[in-house]
Amino acid sequence: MNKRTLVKTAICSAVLTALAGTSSVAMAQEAFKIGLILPMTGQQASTGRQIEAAARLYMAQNGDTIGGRKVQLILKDDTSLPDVTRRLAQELVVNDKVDVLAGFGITPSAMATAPIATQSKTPQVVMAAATSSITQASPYIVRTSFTLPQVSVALADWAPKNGIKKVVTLVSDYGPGIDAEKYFKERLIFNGGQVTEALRVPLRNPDFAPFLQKVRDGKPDALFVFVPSGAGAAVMKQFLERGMDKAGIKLIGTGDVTDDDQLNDMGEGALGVVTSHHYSAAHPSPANKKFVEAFGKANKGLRPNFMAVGGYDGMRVIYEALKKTGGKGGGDALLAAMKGQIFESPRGPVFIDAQTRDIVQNVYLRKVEKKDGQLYNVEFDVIKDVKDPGKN
Ligand code: VNL
Repeated sequence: MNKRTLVKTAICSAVLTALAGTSSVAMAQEAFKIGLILPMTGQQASTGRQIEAAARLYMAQNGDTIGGRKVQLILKDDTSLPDVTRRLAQELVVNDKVDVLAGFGITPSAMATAPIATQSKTPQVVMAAATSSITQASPYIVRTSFTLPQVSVALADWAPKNGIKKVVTLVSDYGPGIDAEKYFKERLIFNGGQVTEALRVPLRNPDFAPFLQKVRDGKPDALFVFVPSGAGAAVMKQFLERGMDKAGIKLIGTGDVTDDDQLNDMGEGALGVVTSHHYSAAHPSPANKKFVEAFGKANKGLRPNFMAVGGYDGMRVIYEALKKTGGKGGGDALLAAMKGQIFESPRGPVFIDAQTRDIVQNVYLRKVEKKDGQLYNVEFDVIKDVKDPGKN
């Protein structure tokens, strides 16, 4: 070896050592990435805003380093168009190499992502979408929101005991609406009631007026409504404008209609509306009081709704899973650590069923009342530990 080669070799190996050094340091510090896909603009923007705020609150309260791993949130706006969700999920998995996919404001977005979760073995934490069948679309899906069958049945048990026998149903014409219609109706009939008409409105830009006119003419005891979060105020306004309440028709529905994000602006006409759901900002537990207060403080007084709680608990499920793997992660290990988690949510005690990967939780009957000058869904009854009746 001449001197020149020797020098070259020395330089080369020094460079190689340095490179190896940096890459192993980089590996150890590689962030744990959560790809959060939400509708931040468009018709479902309030859902995106609520979940993002809740996810950031969870991180602010619990730190951003778990098991020595820095946690990084990568937020993407899918504008609630499922083709966009699919493309974003693909990019997050392939380019950003995310460890977990999360969010999913509406059912079609969750469904569009399911094959990507399965193929890449990436856990997909569904924080909002609520059609029963979603968790069956991929073994990598875990849900922290709720299902429409889960919350609809309780109301169909309550109604006939409270003078409501003849009901017209009005739902958004897609997965969760069809679930709500079916499970409410089956249970109501079982309880001796009847659904005299089942109306479906389009998800995009719905006009409730012609449907409500039809309901008024039919004079049922009550109108049962499911519309997605963010659309409830429009239903309430048109219901009151048409004097349906004065015509003796009661408005009932799942809690999506008296959504805490909008309820306080719905006006006194909303007083007395009975709904069934898994979360109310007025849930009287110390854990919820703390949550509502911290959420409001961090977001200019914004009241958290059920979407926020789905996002907050979803982050909890991800954090605890990462902890359990000692910061290592890995799709299958994370998934295993997500299954079976039991904890106290702001909504009450919850449990991620290891078999179905769906959330088991209390369902509450609530009535809109005024408390401290504000409108709230005040809980007056509870059905404990309800599993999704859509699966057996
Ligand atoms: C869904 C279900 C979306 C319930 C919602 O709000 C909701 C869904 C955006 O599965 O698409 O309140």
